[in-house]
Amino acid sequence: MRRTGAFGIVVLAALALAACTPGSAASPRPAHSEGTLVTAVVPLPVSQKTDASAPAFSLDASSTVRAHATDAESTARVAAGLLEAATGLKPATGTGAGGAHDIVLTIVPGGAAESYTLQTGAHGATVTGADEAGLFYGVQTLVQLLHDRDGRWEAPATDIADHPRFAYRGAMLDVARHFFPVDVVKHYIDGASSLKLNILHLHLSDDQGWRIQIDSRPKLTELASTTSMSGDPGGYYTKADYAEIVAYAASRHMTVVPEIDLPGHTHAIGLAYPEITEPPVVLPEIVQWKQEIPVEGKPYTGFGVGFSSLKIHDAATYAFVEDVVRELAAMTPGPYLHVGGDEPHAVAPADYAEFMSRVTKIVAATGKTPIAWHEAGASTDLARGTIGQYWSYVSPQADSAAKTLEFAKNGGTVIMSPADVAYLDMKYDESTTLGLTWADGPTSVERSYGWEPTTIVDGLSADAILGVEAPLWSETLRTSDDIDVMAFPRLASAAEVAWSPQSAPDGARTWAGFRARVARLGPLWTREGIHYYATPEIDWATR
Ligand code: TNX
Repeated sequence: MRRTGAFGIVVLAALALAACTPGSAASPRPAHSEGTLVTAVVPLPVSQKTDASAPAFSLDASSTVRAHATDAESTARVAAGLLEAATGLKPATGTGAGGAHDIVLTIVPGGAAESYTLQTGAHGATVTGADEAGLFYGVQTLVQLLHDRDGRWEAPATDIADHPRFAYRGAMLDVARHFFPVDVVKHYIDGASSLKLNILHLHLSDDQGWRIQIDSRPKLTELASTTSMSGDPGGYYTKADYAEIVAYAASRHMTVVPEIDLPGHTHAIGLAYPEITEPPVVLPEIVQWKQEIPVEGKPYTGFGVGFSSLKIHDAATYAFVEDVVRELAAMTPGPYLHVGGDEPHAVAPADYAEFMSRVTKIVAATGKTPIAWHEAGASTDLARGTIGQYWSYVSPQADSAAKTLEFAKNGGTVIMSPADVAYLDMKYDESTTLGLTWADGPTSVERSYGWEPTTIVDGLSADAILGVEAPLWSETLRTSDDIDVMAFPRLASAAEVAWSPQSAPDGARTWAGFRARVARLGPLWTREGIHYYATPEIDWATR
């Protein structure tokens, strides 16, 4: 059923004509009156008290970011850069007591991981983090609160105490269907981390291309990386590129989760090492939807899925997987390694279960925790603690819920990425040029906001939910602006579902509350060079 939908969208994608308008274009909507909205923060903080009658904090040419702990010094440097990108002012960094226009950063261990408090007012701005991540998030909140008040950068007098609901808050970027250079990935990290997301999942391989250097398997980069969707140019990350992405992500408190998609989605591997791949299976849907027919040994540049597989019973396959996993684990400081496992339509069920069992154990043997798409729950012998990533709908389709429960039974947790609300590659509406619609799309911003991760899979306890991730597949996306226009503002919806409490007073944690707050981010995103979609669903602020 899903496959049929996935091919269906291709036709719609090709036919849609009207353009997505990036937010940098003038908004046709009037600006919000200032009032309470100057306190707007996304994702919604746990608690926020604002005193509208008290003097505001103002950032000016004299402002200095002062680190009150050695640990805070690197955050102070990052903070100065964020404040400059948002306001054009160039705060200095230093230590010592803070003045009225300064920002003082302190780390006080003991609070919840990633938590912070922020006080702004006539005394200055004080950010206290339980750790460096918390400090960084407090600074991100301050950046959102600063607005241009008749030529001055002000934040209202406010007192915030905040911590995340879920530990895993992810954004996935598919760099396989289209390859995106390091700078584009860094730009996405900037946008995602400004919304307090802490995971960057890179989908590094698929039928259309392989994107990461593996020294023991040189033909991957020599041959399998050269292709892309629609015959567009390929590309790959050298180990140095990957290290640069990992380090940049870490400086923004994001952990990189690399994914090598196995045993399906592996046609490109066959261009390099045909001895470990099966010939493609021409599925009836590929023909029915007039998709490019995969041909063994030729690059695949179409939209079809599910036709490829590694050879499940060959020792050479596992030697390959061990090489890739070993090198990937060595270059990845984060605790997770994603092994895909989605859409295994060309693999017999028993073979698929056996493969996922073996591959998750290969990952676990490196000391990393494996993650797999929820289909892998078809195996009852996964490495203990394997994490599942749920991508069916908010109303689970077919046996997706049962497969997802298997991860919890096996001592693992689950990441929620329901395709009909969290897939950023779905069109916003019928007029959107980019994107797909197969996941019950189009997906409005309102739909992307209105879901609750703990009520989707019956019988999955809230404790078993590690977090939330919004995937961005790149079949139709070629540029950084394409990424931005699909992700913003819907990535903000996912961030709020992942970070904020399930409910809040005064309707703040509702679509109406979110809609009013996210409107304030438009001008900030424009200043930061984020080409968001100025959807008419939101009355965007103009400054
Ligand atoms: C399904 S859902 C996929 C991807 C496609 C995406 C397009 C899942 C785990 N796999 O292979 O890129 O749809 O929206």
